[in-house]
Amino acid sequence: MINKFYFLLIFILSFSMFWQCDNGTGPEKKEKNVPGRILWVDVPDSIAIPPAGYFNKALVTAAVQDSNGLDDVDSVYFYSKKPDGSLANEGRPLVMVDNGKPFNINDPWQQAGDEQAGDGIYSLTILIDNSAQPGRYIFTFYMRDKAGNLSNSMVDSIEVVP
Ligand SMILES: [Ca+2]
Ligand SMILES: [Ca+2]
Repeated sequence: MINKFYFLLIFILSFSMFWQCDNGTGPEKKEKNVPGRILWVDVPDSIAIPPAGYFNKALVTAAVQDSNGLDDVDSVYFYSKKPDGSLANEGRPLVMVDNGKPFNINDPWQQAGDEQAGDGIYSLTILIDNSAQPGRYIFTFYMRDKAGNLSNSMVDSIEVVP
């Protein structure tokens, strides 16, 4: 009984030493960087397909937080899955901005309708033209920080109505 107990104790001690080694002796000792979080997202419930030659637009926003400060936010983006299951924007993320610039159709990725710069609320105005596929689009949001940590994801959707 006692032998078994010692064996277990040694096992636990050596395991915890190994664990500490593995985590505590990295090449650099930086301030601990933790992943950020998406706090909420706001996507309109629906958007109508406009007549040919017109655009309809909808503002999409996401609020993020990072314990290392908003300066640590590298990018906030979402993927858009179309009703047929394929990804919009050729599978690339739709990158949001927190630059406070009003919407400008000639520069929609940078002048994207963000209300206030630097408040941790990221924005993108999505545009729908007459060629849009009707149905439900699923948006999955992420935030990446400057240490490369990926946040939780958050999902919302919009109905594109004919
Ligand atoms: Ca961080
Ligand atoms: Ca903002």
